[in-house]
Amino acid sequence: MRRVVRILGVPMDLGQGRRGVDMGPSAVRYAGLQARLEGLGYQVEDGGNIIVPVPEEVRAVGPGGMRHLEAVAEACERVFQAVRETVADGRFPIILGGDHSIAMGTIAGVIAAAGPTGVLWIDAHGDFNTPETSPSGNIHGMPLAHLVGRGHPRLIQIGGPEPKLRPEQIVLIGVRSLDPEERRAMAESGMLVFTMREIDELGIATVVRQALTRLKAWPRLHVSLDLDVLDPQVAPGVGTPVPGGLTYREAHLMMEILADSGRVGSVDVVEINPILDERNRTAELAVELLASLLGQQIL
Ligand code: HAR
Ligand code: MN
Ligand code: MN
Ligand code: MN
Repeated sequence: MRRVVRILGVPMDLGQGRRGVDMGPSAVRYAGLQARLEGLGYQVEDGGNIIVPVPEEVRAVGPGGMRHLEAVAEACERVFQAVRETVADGRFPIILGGDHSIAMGTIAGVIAAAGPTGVLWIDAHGDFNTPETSPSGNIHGMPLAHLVGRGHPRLIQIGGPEPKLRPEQIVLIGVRSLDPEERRAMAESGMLVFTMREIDELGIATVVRQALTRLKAWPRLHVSLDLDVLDPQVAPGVGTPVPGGLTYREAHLMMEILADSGRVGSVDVVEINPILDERNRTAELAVELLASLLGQQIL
């Protein structure tokens, strides 16, 4: 499906402990996202950045030790509105983070405008902590839990009171770092999880095809791409790198197969930290992966 793309930046680093991922939207724009997509034949609009406060101006710790709870919730509500409007306008949203807490807004916005949507959560981490199980209080380790209705009501209720997702409509790919209680909750959740072990054993093509089959009841899919799913050797500029991740080609092949499905209607690109990057190569990789997701082919 040929579509108009709208880029939205969310310079959010309130959901984690380290500065830098707020610069992700600038880094990806600087890496040439718009020109790259125009080269593929898309019309591309840039909707600018959502307003997010800097950590220095907001209260650090909220209830239960959650870092910047109210500010994260308010920013996610603005993300929700902008994404809902983008989808309602018939645009394909590309949301540039920022830390992964923004997905509570993006996914709520997509669903509010487009209805039920399957989610591919592509990440080294599970992001399935609740305030009770989180070892850090960092909300970027909690968005998926809140999207299924587990955790703090302030975050569960972003974009409306009811849970946004059921476990059966979520597939995780690339997981290799879980906290002990997060792991237990994930195993019991009913979500389909492809860890790095399954990718090693089955190959990424089989994994992605099984994911698409699992989500066959949802003709529309949202991809939430955390760049830390890649191996730190290819994507060094991320907030929380974990060894043993996807290779350059595995990540591309995943995007190419998803593009072939014709079902992807929106995407988040999160956790790029330009301060930790090497000459913007992680942002450049993000642009290349987005091009593959939007249909670029080798031949
Ligand atoms: N599991 C850890 C925590 O909850 C760290 C996870 C968050 N890191 C991310 N998210 N980049 O994918 O604090
Ligand atoms: Mn509009
Ligand atoms: Mn994540
Ligand atoms: Mn991650």
